[in-house]
Amino acid sequence: MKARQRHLTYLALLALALLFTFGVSTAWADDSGPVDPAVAAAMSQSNAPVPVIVFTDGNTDAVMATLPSSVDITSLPSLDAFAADLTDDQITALANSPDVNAITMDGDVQGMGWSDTMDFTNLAINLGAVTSPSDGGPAGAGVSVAVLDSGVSNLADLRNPDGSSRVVAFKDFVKNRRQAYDDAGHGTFVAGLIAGNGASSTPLDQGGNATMQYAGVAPQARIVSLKVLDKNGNGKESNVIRAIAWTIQNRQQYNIRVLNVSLGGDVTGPIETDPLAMAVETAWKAGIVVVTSAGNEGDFGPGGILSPGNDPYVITVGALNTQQTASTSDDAVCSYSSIGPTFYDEIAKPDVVAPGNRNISLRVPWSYIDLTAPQNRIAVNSYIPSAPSWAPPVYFMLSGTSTSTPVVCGIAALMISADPTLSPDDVKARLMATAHTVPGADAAQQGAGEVDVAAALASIVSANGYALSQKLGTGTTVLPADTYDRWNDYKWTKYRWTKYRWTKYRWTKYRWTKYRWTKYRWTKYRWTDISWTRYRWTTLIQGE
Ligand SMILES: [Ca+2]
Repeated sequence: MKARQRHLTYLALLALALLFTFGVSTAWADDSGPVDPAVAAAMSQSNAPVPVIVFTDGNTDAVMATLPSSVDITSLPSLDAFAADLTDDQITALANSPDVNAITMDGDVQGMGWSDTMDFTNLAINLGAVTSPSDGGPAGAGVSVAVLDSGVSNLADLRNPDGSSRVVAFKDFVKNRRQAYDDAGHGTFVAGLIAGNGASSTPLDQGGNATMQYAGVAPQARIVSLKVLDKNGNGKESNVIRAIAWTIQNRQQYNIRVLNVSLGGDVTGPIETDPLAMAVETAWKAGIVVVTSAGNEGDFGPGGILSPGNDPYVITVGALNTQQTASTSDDAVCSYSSIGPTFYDEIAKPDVVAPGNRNISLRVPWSYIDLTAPQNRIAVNSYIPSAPSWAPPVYFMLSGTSTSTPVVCGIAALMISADPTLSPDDVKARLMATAHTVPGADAAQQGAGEVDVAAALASIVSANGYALSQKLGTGTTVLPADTYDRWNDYKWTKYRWTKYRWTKYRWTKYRWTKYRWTKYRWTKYRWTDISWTRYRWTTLIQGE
């Protein structure tokens, strides 16, 4: 009964969120009538016409007909509303109409276009210079991105305008459930950065009333969700490897061209001994762009790249701080972003950096991270000024390289939707060739630099064979020999697992990639479901 009640509560809130998304404004008006206080203030300050949005009960045409024909009216049919500059008398008359639900200010968002309402993450990667999807620009249509994570919640921003879900497949390696879910809330956040369409924060020029739109990079891409992490962000490596095998096997059915791996573990030996590296290489050779997190071990210094980010084939992404400004001139590599080269193989990593500090994406109500970090919920009235303070938050904020990785996955989806013939190596070569150097950071921190989606889409670079990240040495050529001992001490003092407490974690700097060391220790593997030596990767790739 309890579970059922909670479920119903959730549905009720979800329904509320959906109604809100589509701009139903009946409940917004308070006891002072339909005129928003900001409108009343503007009316009292001068006699000039006030730019307002008038929300109706559905009889929009009838309400508009009461205004003089000289008034320039912009109809907003999706909202049962219209926008106009109205005199005090006209506003007062409308406020007394039984058909008018609310009159709100229209000043701040009028005329805002595609890039004007873009959040700092999308501005930093130069998405504003790309033709908008509504004008025929690339949006990742037809491309599926597989997300190895904690699952996905089927939220409004992951649906098509007709209501159908863009989560085209869900496979649960943790609990074997059939219905898509995300009890942690992390996988949905990742999916939103890749393919969220910002439906819950639609700006005025698209028929909504938000001042800022929180959309993913590839808003028409599809998501294939592979749940390998549990509610607390832990997962068995055997399940991660099974999920990668599933991705390879099903890549043609769903057109999976990109794989997001926002998790990582300890590097305990050379690449050849790392089963996760073997798995991601196999996916890469099968034609899937694998994008993975560098890790959040920047404070350790060189050598802090995690597995499978240590693999030379894949694209390893570090985190960039946009400083929450539109300009990229102040962008800096995050202090916590793992620094290369890799242990044992001394591969030059990360390959690129992308925004990974205070990124905003989808919130899963009552998920683990939502309940643990309620302060990271984004208030709806921070981007829809006319929304009430109690509107259920749709978006959430997280930081770390697990949030910069999906940004690059979104770019890869755009590149492939624009040119389906691109190989994973072409995508990697173009991303790296067009990245901008971040001032104040060396190559071991930023790789080729900050990604630029417009430049990557325009690039004609093609890879000659595998675009392997450069091998710099043989284990101690670059890294001092004592780095390895230092790492063992570092990870022990930092991750004393039995004493680990979530409550002490600083959620504003949430670092998802940290929590998996014990599961990735090669020496500690217990293969309950799969035997590495018996697994035949070559059978998963046609022609190899
Ligand atoms: Ca900036």
